[in-house]
Amino acid sequence: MKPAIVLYKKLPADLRQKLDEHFSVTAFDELSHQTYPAFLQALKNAEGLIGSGGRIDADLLAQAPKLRAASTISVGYDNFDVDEMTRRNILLMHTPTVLTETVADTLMGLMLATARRIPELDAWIRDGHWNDSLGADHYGTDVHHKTVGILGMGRIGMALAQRAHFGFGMKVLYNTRTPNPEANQKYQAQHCDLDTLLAQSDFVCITLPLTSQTHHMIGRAQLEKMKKSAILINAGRGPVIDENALIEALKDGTILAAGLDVFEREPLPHDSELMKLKNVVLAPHIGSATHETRYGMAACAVDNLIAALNGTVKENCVNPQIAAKN
Ligand code: 8YV
Repeated sequence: MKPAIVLYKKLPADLRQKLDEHFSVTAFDELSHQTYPAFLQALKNAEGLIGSGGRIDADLLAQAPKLRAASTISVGYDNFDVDEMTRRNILLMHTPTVLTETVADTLMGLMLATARRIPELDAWIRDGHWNDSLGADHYGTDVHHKTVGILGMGRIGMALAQRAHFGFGMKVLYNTRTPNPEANQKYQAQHCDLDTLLAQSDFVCITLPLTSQTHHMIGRAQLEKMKKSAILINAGRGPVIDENALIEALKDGTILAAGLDVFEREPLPHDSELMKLKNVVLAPHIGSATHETRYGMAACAVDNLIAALNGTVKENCVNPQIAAKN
């Protein structure tokens, strides 16, 4: 008998077939109000779970008594109650590495789009303004040879530092709990405290996961420490920034602009003040959203689930102490 699993994301046909070869799959294209009751029902017998998004908390886990492994199609796992999973001996697998370069591209893209005001000027052309002259009030600000301050120097931070240092001749500052000697050596990156990073950076880029320590790490007080000419970029998780404080800072000129791929609430509510501001570039959580990378993440998550349920976990496990025990 193949182990029962629940899939809650639409997968490419070949990956779906691979899952079918190993497991008895109950599949949902996504989690929604419509699919949720059947999803809960299927969880009662499931040994494995694979998908992305959703809130996998203690209440939900209590309804999945046979669950042995969950495989998220994402690097971030702030939507899982990891402590409860570990207590219940449920492995949590994620997809680091495969999306690193793509997310670093997105960060670089947001820096360029925001600093050079590309979306705003795209709209200006479409609105028929190109007969007006392009004056200084449409100019952007340089990216090359400026200072980038990176919050978090994990895989994505490193890939951003590489682009910034070699591609754009930028000075790289970073703030992490412990210095990263590889970043210092390869990209001449300088480890510094948060206040120094905020005061000296032209671009502050967030690559951090959401944890109780990073929640609202950037609020009014931190925004006030930034240069008035600085640009804030976030492709980590929305709640790392206090969004109301950011909106105020963008309105009153505390900082110049922001490029945001992630938000406190997603999808971004229609009435969000952010929608009204010209000095913000918005992206709909597309950090890893390329055909190549999303396929790679799904393939990695499928392999992760197979390894977890076969007891052959070697990597990509958030709570490896369980794998060691089994
Ligand atoms: C995910 C992300 O793809 O991997 C992450 O943590 O934020 C994105 O790349 C997103 O959660 C949707 O799956």
